[in-house]
Amino acid sequence: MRKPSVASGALVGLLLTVPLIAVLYLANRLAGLAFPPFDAFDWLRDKVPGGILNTGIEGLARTLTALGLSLRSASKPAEIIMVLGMFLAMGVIVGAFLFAILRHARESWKMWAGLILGAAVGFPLTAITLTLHRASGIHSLDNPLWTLAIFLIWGYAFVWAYNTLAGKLHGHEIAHGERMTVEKIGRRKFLISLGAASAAISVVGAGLGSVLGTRIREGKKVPLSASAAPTKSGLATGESVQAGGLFAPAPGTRPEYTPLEDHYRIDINLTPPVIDAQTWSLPIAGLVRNPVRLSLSDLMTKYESMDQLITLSCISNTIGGDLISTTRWTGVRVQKILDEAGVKDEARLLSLESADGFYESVPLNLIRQDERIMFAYAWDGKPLEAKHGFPLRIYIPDRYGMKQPKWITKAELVADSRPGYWVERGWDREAHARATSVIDTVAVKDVVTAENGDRLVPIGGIAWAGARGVSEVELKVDDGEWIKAGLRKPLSGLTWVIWRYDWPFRAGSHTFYVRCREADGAPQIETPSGAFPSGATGLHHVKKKL
Ligand SMILES: Nc1nc2c(c(=O)[nH]1)N[C@H]1C(S)=C(S)[C@@H](COP(=O)(O)O)O[C@H]1N2
Ligand SMILES: [Mo]
Repeated sequence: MRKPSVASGALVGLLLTVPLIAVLYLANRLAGLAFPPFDAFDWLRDKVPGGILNTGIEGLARTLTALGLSLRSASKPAEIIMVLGMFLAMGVIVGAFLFAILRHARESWKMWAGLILGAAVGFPLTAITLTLHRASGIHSLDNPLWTLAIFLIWGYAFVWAYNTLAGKLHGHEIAHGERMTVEKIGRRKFLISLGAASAAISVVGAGLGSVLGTRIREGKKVPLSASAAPTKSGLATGESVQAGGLFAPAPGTRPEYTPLEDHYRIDINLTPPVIDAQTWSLPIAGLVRNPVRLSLSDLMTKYESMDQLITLSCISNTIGGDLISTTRWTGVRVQKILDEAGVKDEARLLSLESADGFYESVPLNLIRQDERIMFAYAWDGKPLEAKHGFPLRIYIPDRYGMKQPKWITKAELVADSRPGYWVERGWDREAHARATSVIDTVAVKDVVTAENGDRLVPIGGIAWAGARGVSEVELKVDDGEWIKAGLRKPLSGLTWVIWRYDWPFRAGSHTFYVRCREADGAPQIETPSGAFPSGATGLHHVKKKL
């Protein structure tokens, strides 16, 4: 009798693990149960030394850039594909390994071998889901029971597949010479049926899961204060650059106000934590005279709301990169809330914890000095989307995103605190936003004719210097002089500014460079450096053949 091979074990591993992923995903979407592949990744990520994590992230970013993909849209999917790929590889290895054992195992032991291997994978994953979900306040036993059960079933399914395959080898009463071919056909048929069942379960699970997933929380309008008039530049096109800062951006310049669906997103988790607005509340704890707990409706109704147009950038943004966006944030002044809680004298920091295990702290001195620091519950006039931090995130002007937690679950006043999540992993303590300027477009197809008959190519883009403001943008073509560009009035003191320069057309290949100055005249740093650890520096340039 020929026993099923180790290779067929690997194949069965694949065929059993794909539907396992689909079923786990469906349960995650339907019942909010843990999705262990992601949990394992999230858990591991926090255990891995910062250097390795940074190298991994950088490697991924480089690969995507080399493939010509945008980091904004491709990095999360790429991470997810990588993690699922690793999980599948685990399934394939388990299958091969288990079949190798089963080939030598006694009949009565086979079932146990499958269950033990299922448990060997399921137990650690169960433990991980337990620790992770306890952190975000879910105390039920559903997750561990579900995780363990599904992995035991998965482990047992290998044994069933093995036995069925083995059965196909000797179950037929056929003439001796034909046996092998019939066996092969039988095995192939079984594997094809298993593949079909696997595909069917996977498609149904993934399809249903994603359909149900989109039903989550459609944006309801948030009442906004009167100052929150809709943001529109309201500028007529065709106005000239000289018109006192009110000119049309060069065609091809990014939108001044980022459509919400295009806002970049960066977070440590593969999928955003899902927080129930009904049960969520924010404790203001620690060194306060009146500890309070604020519900989302407390935050939205008991305090005066404020709106700010804000450009947010990730410290990982490369020169000219797309991890920078602008939208309108609505929330409440953090200082107001702290006043009410009555901060004790010994307190120095506001320490924040997030549902995804992220943490940071903000010096109280900074909060006292800066009225713009806010707890934000809405973006673009709608409650924060899950991926952008629902229900609450903080805004701190002039810092990169890594200092500004989303999904805040706890605010505690403390005398001292560990450094923030990314600071602990080697990134800049303060993470002050660095001045940056970008060429979005050299609009060769939109040449304008000047009064003197010159043909001018509109060139434009953005410049941003955190909350410090941009006073000047200059453009250089090849090794010519630096020339001043026109600046639009920014949407607010916290947003990027759109610049434009209409350049007299010259045929040939050219390199265009841009640089800016902050409001106080300080120049943008021209020396190139990568994003780690303090944010990228250097000049953006674009080569163009005209
Ligand atoms: N809880 C939590 N907050 C977080 C992060 C995170 O991973 N978890 N990422 C930070 C980083 S690095 C950035 S750049 C911004 C991005 O915010 P956005 O994804 O809403 O654009 O969120 C910050 N706040
Ligand atoms: Mo970031």
